[in-house]
Amino acid sequence: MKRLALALALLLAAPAAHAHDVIVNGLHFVHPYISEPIKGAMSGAAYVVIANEGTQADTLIGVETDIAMMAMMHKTEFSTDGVASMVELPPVTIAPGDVYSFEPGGAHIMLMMLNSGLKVGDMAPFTLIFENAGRVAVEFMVDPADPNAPAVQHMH
Ligand SMILES: [Cu+2]
Repeated sequence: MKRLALALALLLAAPAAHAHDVIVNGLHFVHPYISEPIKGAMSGAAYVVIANEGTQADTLIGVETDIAMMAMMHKTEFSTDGVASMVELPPVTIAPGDVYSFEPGGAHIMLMMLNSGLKVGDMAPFTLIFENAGRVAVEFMVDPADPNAPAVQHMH
């Protein structure tokens, strides 16, 4: 509940910036965004915080979007010697009152063979596929790249 309260506090702190939040079936999609891709990059990453404000658990099983050839759920992991690599994320179950965050340096939605020409402020339609809620349409906004965020590098 603590994390949910934090996510909501962040949301309330900047309502104008998060006008594209969506709530479907008790699932609250907070600040869905794509980090502005580096010029000429073939891949990029999308992030969103999902708060389950409903009464039943739900499981995110996949992501689709037309702005990339393929969208995959990934997680960045660090070995004991600090080397980062990416693994495919298994379906994510979010319990009622719980929050799951796709965020830089952790879980992310990997966009492979990304369309070129995405600009800051563009809105990109995504479909997030859940076991119970089904296909949920969420628009992701292209945000300026955060220079402090760890680089999203692709190993495969
Ligand atoms: Cu990745």
